[in-house]
Amino acid sequence: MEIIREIDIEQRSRANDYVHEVYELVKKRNVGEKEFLQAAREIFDSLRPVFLQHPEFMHNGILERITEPDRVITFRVAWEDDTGKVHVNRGYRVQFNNSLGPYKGGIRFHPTVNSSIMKFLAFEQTFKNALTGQPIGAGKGGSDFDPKGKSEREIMRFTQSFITELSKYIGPDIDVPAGDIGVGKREIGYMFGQYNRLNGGYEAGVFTGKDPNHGGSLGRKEATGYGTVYFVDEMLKEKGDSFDGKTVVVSGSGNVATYAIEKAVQLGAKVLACSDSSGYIYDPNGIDVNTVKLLKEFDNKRIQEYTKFHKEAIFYEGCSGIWSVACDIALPCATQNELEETDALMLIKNGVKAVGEGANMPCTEEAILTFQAKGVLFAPAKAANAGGVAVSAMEMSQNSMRLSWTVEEVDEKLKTVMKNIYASCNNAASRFGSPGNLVVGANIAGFLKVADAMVAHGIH
Ligand code: NDP
Ligand code: 2IT
Repeated sequence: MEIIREIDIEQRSRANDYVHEVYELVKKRNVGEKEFLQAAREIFDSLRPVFLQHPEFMHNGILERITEPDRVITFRVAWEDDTGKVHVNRGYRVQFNNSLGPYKGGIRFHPTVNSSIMKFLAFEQTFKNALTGQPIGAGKGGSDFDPKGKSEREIMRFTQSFITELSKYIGPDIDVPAGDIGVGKREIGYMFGQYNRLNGGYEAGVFTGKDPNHGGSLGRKEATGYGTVYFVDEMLKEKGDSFDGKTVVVSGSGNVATYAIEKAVQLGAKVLACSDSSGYIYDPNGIDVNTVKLLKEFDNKRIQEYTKFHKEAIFYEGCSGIWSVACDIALPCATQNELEETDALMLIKNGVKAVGEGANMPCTEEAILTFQAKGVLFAPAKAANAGGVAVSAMEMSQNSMRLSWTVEEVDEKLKTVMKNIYASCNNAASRFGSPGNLVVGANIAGFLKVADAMVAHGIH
């Protein structure tokens, strides 16, 4: 008994030392990359018990390898505005890990894009894509280009210039980009057109998130938001609860937020508030998703204009105030680190029961710990928002087979994927000593899948 305990203590400290040493290395190698280090820290914290049960991962240097991207491509994007003036932006593609399939992940156009944000997103994508159970690796790309205030032709010229360079590095079996903040089916259409022009063919599977009339999958547009709600619903079901009759607050009013609102309402909830970067709308009668679509999906309006159509709705300036709206369920669906500890404390004070991350890393580390300490059900992004990339992988399948599934078929498959992700996160959390902790469960379940493949494929 004594000997076993000594071995146990020795192994535990070896696993802890390993995690600590690799984190120090990652910190040294990625100085100043705040978001990337934040994402890495969370994974490292979760993985300690894994190395106890799997010393072979230490032997194979998996943690050192999984935190270093396969490659980071940066490039100049020069483009001409409508007056003939030349502008230069920076383009990125981080090809993080292709152990499970072609690199896969979105493209973001937003002025805040930098190397740290690209790397954190591609790193998170590694675990997320593994959780879907589909054959996809992980990447992310984008540019610090700001689409706000640009004409449609300027956006087209910028996007064509972006893809002219990126096309050298992507392909249906190499790297398959999709949308993210500031990139929807219109931009994907321009990217697809330019890629095909450069390559002299029609390679349907090189992008996902295409218009369903031109090679896209039905249900892709809805997938991330719907998937987030399906995941939170699984989490609620475990406690004998549901969305029915609940109040919900959703931040953002873009692609993910819109379809999270739509599904939450379909499941019987009342969504009280949503936002954009200028402020938030509170509607005591419940947010009308068709108005949000009209303003945001079909037009490029500010969310403030919602009040023109709904007289009882109130607009508040500043988007972070949205977390002061009392609700049962909070779904942050805008951007990283948009929900901080003070917001978490406010939500808890107002009785929040569950939080589901539709955006990538929207809650700070402190906010997550605060929710967990107070017993709030917490669905982490890499599990909860995996529905988008899951339907992207379905789009790749449909493109390969040259056929289209119905929206009902896609939605059924999406539900199954989200149920399976919930089960594997829940199981991993229990198996590795943190029952109910879906952050730990998602990190471990995703990691195990990628790490196994990395061991099997040899050291590189
Ligand atoms: P959209 O561009 O469609 O919408 C983004 C929304 O968030 C807008 O309402 C935007 O407001 C707001 N927003 C963006 N940046 C900021 C900021 N810095 N501060 C405050 N508000 C901001 O993007 P998506 O809906 O596609 O993406 C939202 C989140 O979901 C991102 O974190 C993305 O990575 C993640 N995600 C997206 C997936 C997808 O399939 N699209 C899949 C999985 C995750 P405004 O219009 O004023 O800028
Ligand atoms: O963050 C994400 O998962 C996405 N932006 C979707 C990626 C994809 O390839 O569909």
